[in-house]
Amino acid sequence: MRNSRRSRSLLSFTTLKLNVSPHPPPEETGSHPSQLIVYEIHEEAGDFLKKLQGPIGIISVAGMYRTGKSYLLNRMLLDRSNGFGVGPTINPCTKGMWVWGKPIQGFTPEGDPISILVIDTEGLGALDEDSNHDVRIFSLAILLSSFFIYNSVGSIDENALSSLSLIINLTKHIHLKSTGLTEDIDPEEYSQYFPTFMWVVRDFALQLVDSDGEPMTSKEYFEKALQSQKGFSDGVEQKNRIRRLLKSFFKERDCCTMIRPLTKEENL
Ligand SMILES: Nc1nc2c(ncn2[C@@H]2O[C@H](COP(=O)(O)OP(=O)(O)OP(=O)(O)O)[C@@H](O)[C@H]2O)c(=O)[nH]1
Ligand SMILES: [Mg+2]
Repeated sequence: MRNSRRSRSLLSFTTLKLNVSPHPPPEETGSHPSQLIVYEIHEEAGDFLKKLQGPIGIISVAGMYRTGKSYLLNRMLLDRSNGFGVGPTINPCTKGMWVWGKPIQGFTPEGDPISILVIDTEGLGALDEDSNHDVRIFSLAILLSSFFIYNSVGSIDENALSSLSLIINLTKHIHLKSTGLTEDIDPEEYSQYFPTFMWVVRDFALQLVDSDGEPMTSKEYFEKALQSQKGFSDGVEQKNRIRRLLKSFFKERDCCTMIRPLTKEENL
């Protein structure tokens, strides 16, 4: 585990692991013991969290593996080059969820100071994990966050949206206490518990203009991509379902496009 070794040497600036390795379920629990996965906070991270005072906000990032998520947090939020573990190979780097060991200072919309925790998550779609694991990481990150960054590379096309298909299974992993069962819940009900959603598109090299050549904002670009597709086939219905759920779950949403930070491969 690259990250746990790094954390030893980084002391108070360490990344602390919110240990999300599934525990074997206790024998006596529930009627579906095989489905019970317990996630546990690493002791070191627990101690850090207990010491926090005052209101906190949480920013987390999630998205497909090997797409520069950890790099983004280091450069944009922590303002340093060696924070969360960044890996140059094809192999997944971040495992589980990690919280930066020092809150950054932020402000509420009312201008009150607030401590902001920065959480990095394991990339989705890695070959060594199954989709259930992915959707759990994704769900946990959403539930923990007040501001959720979804990171992807290239553009917001059908592929990028379909990589969000795990959002369809999100509600299966989130039970609203007031109502118990999830099946009959209107997705709108979830939105009150869900964070602001920011789609960050990396290596974006296109011009943001509409079909008349007029400039558009990245938010307008995102909203355009969320418009329903015409047609009645199962494929179209699946595509539109992702769009509908995104719009219902995340009332506050925005998009930010970023160019490739460096042109020389070896400097990345
Ligand atoms: N092309 C490109 N590469 C980037 C960008 N940002 C970071 N990288 C490089 O992409 C590689 C992976 O970066 P990471 O930050 O480890 O990616 P990650 O998404 O956290 O990866 P996992 O933790 O394995 O999911 C590193 O070599 C980075 O230097 C970017 O904006 N564009
Ligand atoms: Mg990472």
